[in-house]
Amino acid sequence: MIIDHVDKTISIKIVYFGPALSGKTTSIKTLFSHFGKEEKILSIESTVNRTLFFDYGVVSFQNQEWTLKISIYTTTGQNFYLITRPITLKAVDGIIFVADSQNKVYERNLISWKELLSYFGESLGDLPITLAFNKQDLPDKFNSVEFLKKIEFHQYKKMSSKETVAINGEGILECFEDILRLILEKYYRHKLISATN
Ligand SMILES: Nc1nc2c(ncn2[C@@H]2O[C@H](COP(=O)(O)OP(=O)(O)OP(=O)(O)O)[C@@H](O)[C@H]2O)c(=O)[nH]1
Ligand SMILES: [Mg+2]
Repeated sequence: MIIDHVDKTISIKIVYFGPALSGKTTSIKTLFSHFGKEEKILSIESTVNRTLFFDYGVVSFQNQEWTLKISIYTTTGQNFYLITRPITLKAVDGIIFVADSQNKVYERNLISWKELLSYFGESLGDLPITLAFNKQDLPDKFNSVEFLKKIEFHQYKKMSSKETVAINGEGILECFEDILRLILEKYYRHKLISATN
């Protein structure tokens, strides 16, 4: 997070992370189309629409005094490009973990979660994270509560979860609002602490 008191701008970074083909790119596209900015996403893709490096876009919100500038990225789910994932995650303020809720790929979600854990270690417990259990429109889904128990969600202080259908936008905006709330809560708390010191 960068707070520029001269320009009155707060810049934050959000990353969509998750296993291959879980719906990260679809989620960011749906989000940007909600803001009427779909053409503003930069996607670095292969010829078969798989993310090579990342998707990237910026949305800004403004009140009378401050501008909130949000940079949003997706990581690639392809292991061939694994090296790009920790780079994309640098200086992240909040993660939307897009899980693929199909039973047959349950393990893939766990592996992806463990990878995320390997990048952050214990500090992941303090990072704002929203879990998006995507592809809720499909049959044969696993139980999201079971997954949350499996990753020991109670260890994460700033975590929320939602069920999503990225292809029709269900839950996508709610996830985005969740992660913003979790990120800005943190900022507000820090402000309070610094003000009393
Ligand atoms: N049925 C269904 N399909 C979805 C949903 N979200 C995404 N998909 C489909 O899943 C496939 C992969 O979606 P992407 O958004 O490209 O997934 P990704 O996570 O960005 O994939 P990589 O970047 O290659 O890791 C596409 O065919 C999407 O149309 C959903 O909610 N329901
Ligand atoms: Mg993608």
